[in-house]
Formats: sequence, structure tokens, C-alpha cells
Amino acid sequence: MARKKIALVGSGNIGGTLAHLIGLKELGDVVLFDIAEGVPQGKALDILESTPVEGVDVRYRGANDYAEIKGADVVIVTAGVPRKPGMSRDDLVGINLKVMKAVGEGIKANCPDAFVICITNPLDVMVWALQHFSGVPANRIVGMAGVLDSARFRTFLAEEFNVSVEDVTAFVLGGHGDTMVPLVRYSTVAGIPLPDLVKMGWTTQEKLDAIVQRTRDGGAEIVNLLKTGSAFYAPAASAVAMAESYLKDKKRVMPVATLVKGGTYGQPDDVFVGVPVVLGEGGVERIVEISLDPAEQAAFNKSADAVRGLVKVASGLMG
Ligand code: A3D
Repeated sequence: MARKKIALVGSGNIGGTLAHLIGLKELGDVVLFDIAEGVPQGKALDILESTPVEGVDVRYRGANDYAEIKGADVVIVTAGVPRKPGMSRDDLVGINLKVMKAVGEGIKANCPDAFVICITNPLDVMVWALQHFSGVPANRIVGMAGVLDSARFRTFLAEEFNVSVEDVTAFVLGGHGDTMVPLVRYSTVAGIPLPDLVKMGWTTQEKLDAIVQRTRDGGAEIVNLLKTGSAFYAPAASAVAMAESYLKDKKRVMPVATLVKGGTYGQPDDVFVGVPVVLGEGGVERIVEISLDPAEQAAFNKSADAVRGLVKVASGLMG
């Protein structure tokens, strides 16, 4: 069986980390693409030279020409600009929209059948734009945010309870931004929902509320520490888990930004936003529609409306 081809559009902090992780897991051969000359080539060669040490057989190539992503099975997009301290993700709309146009056209011309994972911010509106420009069907284009936001929530919960991260599950829904919706009721330690753990005295409601807020601010916490860019290790790991579920048809249930059709999740019309889905060889094989209580539904609607507002801004910029 031929090896899979994975194209990484954007070879910055996340792109380089993706390339490294994909090699360690031997998920396929990697093409690193970027507009910066030398950067994708340099990272490709550096990581390639680590493969004998790691004992993995993966080919790496760096490119500045979209022809090199031809026939890719998976494309992971990080091209664009990350935020700096004091910037919100939404401040990036104008500049990253232009990038999505170029990337979408590159995908359309070279690998229209690929499974596409977008990471560029502001996430949900960039997935919408990338789908518009690439023409990739909605079941084969997703945004990575929920897996990362849930991983942050799981990290903080495992720390609070002093238990293994493996035994903490968590769901974060909605757009990737200040309005994201960490779902406390559906988050558990070994199957025990968080509200029960409060009753059991494992934590207090105040501490849980503080963890939810820290999750919402998780991206900004890293930006403020790094000062020169945003998080990249955990975002890359999250996208690799999504790519792996698709490539190996694992059918994992993961929160991703996907096209939620009007009528689903109480939405009046179509919107790209984070909900749990089954990810397998068919891409998004099913949207898992969990029931929300009135407060959760209101928070989800607010988050989806924030995405709609940004889509309107982006549509205006597209003329
Ligand atoms: P960075 O290290 O700056 O890498 C971005 C790369 O994109 C650079 O190498 C640029 O040269 C390249 N680039 C710029 N324009 C183009 C273009 N037109 N075509 C191809 N390449 C281009 O950033 P990063 O890797 O840290 O972050 C990448 C993106 O991910 C940013 O938009 C971040 O905001 C976003 N991000 C999202 C999350 C989510 O959870 C959704 C988390 C962290 C970062």
C-alpha cells in the first residue's frame, strides 16, 4: 500500500511541530509548504535527518510551490499570522482571509479530494472561508479547536483532582474564542460527571468555575507568556489526533469546527462551529447532537452568533 501524503500549508511553529509528530507516528510522507523561502526546506531537511535516530521511514520535502501538494490525502493549514499579546483572534480576520483565498485555490487545483484540517485563526470563520475558496465538501473540511480546548480543560481538571489525564474526559463546544462553551455536565473523571464530583467534595463550584474560565482564556495565557506568538505544541498534537482518526478510520468522537446545518443544535441557519463529530475515513461521518439545557443552549447560540458576526465581516471584505 502506498504511503499517505500529508501536506502542511504553513511551516511556522505549528507546521514544524506537526511535521515532527507526524513522522514520529509514521502517519505518512510530509510536504511542508510556506511562502517563506528556505523555511519549509530547512525544517523538512532537519526533521528528515532525525528519522534514522527515531527509526521511522518518512519522506520530508519543503516547498514554495503549490504543485508540490498535488494528490495529498490530508492537508493541515496553519498558514497566516498568529496573534500577539493584546490582540484578539478576531483581529486577524482581514489578513488571514487573504491567506485562506490563496490556500483554498491551491487545494482546489492540486488536491480537491483531500481531508482538510484548518488551524488558522479566527478558526471558525477561517474554516468557512477555506471551504468557500477550496470547494472541498463540508464533510471533508474541519477546524481544529475543540480538541485543544478540551485538552486544556482536561489538563486543568486532572491537576485539580490529582488523577491521570487519561481518565478525564471533557467537551468544549461552540466557536474557538471567548464564547466557547466548556460543558461541565458532559465532562467526567472515569465516567463520573463533574457536578457529581462537586457533590462528592472533590472540588468546589468556585474552583470549577475558575477552571472553566482558565480554559476559555487558555490561548491568551500562553500568548502572554510567550510574547512573540501563540501556542503550538498542544495545537499540533490535537490536529495530529484528528488526522490520525481520519487516516486510520478510527471513528473517534471529537469536537471539531464543522458545518452545522440549520435545524441542528437549535440553529436557525448553517454555521461552521464546534460540535462533537465521528471522524473516520468518510471525514465527518456523523454530528453527535447532544441535548443541551437552556443555559447551555443559550451559551452555544451566543457562540454561534459570534461566528456569524465574523462571517459577515469576512463576507464584506470579500466584496
Ligand atoms: P507562525 O509560526 O507564524 O507560522 C505561520 C506560517 O504561515 C509562517 O511560516 C508564514 O510564513 C506562513 N504564511 C503566511 N502567509 C502564508 C501564505 N499566504 N501561504 C503559506 N504560508 C503562509 O504561526 P503558528 O504556526 O504559531 O500559528 C499558525 C496559525 O494557527 C495562526 O493563525 C494562529 O492564530 C493559529 N492558531 C490556532 C489555534 C487554534 O486552536 C485554532 C491555536 C494556536 C494557533
